[in-house]
Amino acid sequence: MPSEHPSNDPAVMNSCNGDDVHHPVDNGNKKVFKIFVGYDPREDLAYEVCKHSILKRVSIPVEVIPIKQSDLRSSGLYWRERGPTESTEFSFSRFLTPYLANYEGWAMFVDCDFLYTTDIKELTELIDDSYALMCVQHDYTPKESTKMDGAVQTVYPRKNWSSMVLYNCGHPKNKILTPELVNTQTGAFLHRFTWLEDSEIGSVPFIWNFLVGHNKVDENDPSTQPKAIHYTTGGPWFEMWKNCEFADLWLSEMEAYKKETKQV
Ligand SMILES: [Mn+2]
Repeated sequence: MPSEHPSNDPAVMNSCNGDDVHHPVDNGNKKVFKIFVGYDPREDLAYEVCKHSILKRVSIPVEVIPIKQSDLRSSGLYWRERGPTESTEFSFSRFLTPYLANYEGWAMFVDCDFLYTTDIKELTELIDDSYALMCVQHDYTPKESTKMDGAVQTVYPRKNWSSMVLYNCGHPKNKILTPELVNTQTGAFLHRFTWLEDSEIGSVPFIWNFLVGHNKVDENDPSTQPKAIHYTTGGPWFEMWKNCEFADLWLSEMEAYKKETKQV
């Protein structure tokens, strides 16, 4: 086990096979960039393929750590009851990222339904210490505008912003994100980053959280090519999405992952 993997979480260690090749020996920077990935038992393969896509391309030392609700519950960091609006097990636990990084340095949170096509070093080069966090600031309103019986249409301000976040874990404003707060605050408060001023939220290009079915590639504009594909409505690991846009890229990454872990 390489020393870059200080985690003693057995779940992490078990899934670290072969990671050592991803830590170049000539890299003088010993600081490890922590990447917390939202984990859901129903999407284990998505997690593994996401992790594989990061590690295969990365040229800086990173540690990929799954955020598993069962582990958090047994260590007393997560106790809230699951609400009807939580589509994954990491809907709320994602906001423990600064806490889990000991409120030190920068760390990333990302959903498991992402596929990286690019060295994540490029993303870390966008980091600006003047912000408390940085993310893709998607601006879209729900397509469905049907109002039933005059009911007020639900809008989702900052929808999908929290699915990939670079956290400035040492920023004083993020100290508020304690287990107590994460276990008691509303989804709206957390997902809209209500604890921050707008000016404390930095922006990164949308290609780092490219929403399948929403964002579009312009073949004449290389800056629209996705660097991180987000299968936000469901990816090829689900039967009904096996032919979705960019399914081929995910499936070949899965083949590579299975070959390397000798599952084929
Ligand atoms: Mn997602």
